Amino acid sequence: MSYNNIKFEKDGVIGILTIDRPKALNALNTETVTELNDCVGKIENDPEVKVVIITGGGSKSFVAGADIVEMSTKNAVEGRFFGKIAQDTFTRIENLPQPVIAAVNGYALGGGCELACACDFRYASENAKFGQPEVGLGITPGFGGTQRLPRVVGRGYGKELIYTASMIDAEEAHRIGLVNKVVPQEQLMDEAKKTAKKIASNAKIAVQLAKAAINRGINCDVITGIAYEDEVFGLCFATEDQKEGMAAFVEKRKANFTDK
Ligand code: DAK
Repeated sequence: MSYNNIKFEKDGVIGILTIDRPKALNALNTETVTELNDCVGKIENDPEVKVVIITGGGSKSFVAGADIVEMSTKNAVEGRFFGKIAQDTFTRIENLPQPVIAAVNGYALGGGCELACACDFRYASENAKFGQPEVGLGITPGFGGTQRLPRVVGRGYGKELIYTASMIDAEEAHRIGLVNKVVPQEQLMDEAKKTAKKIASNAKIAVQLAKAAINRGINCDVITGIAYEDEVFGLCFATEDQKEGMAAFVEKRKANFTDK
């Protein structure tokens, strides 16, 4: 499938996925979401990609939400298709085996904030703005915002953001834990790549199992989560990287992981 609204490139083991529709501030229309879904499916099955960064094209916006112009003329069947494919895509991103960093380079509104929340964590440029404007449009957040945002920032801030439909800046987003780091715009991708490279230097299977355990545990009771942690911890001992990681420590040298 060729893409008109997104770009995917590799920088070594880092996959960089750009939502690239700057004329509409990277708003998500059906075509963009369909392309995103296709691309995420390919990343899922690409063993070369160890970490993914998602960002927006241009310097003004990460994603300014679902495409309101397109949505305004949808009938019920089209609306349902759009909602379903976007929901499936965001859940697919959340459950990618690889860690995913959102590099938020401007507006992250509605579906944009929801996309950022489907990533493992978020870095923001100083001009970033976050918000869930949906109730001001007569709808509720529909791409996971009522579920993921409160899990990221806690119920109080999540509810305040959704009920008021207000926009917050990058500093406020940092204060409430929505983003891990705020940097000048020109440094955003470098910072995200630096962290991605650090993650990629660790044992790939262990990183992916840790992600799976965290994601699973967040959505179930702690006893079930701990039981899952036991399973993945045990599984690590069947990997060559566990042998290498521990041997390297004992021999006081740097580990040479082979992703096996
Ligand atoms: N959709 C379509 N076009 C958009 C857009 C959007 N969300 N946001 C911006 N654009 C377009 C503008 O129409 C404009 O196009 P032209 O007029 O140049 O053709 C261009 O991008 C530049 O935007 P502005 O001229 O407005 O730029 P400003 O700097 O003045 O303002 C802004 C930037 C981000 C504050 C403003 O554009 C804005 O308020 N945009 C809308 C933000 C918003 O409300 N986003 C949330 C959308 S609601 C569903 C589940 C979930 C959803 C939907 C369905 N189902 C389960 C079915 C999700 C809904 C949402 O995300």
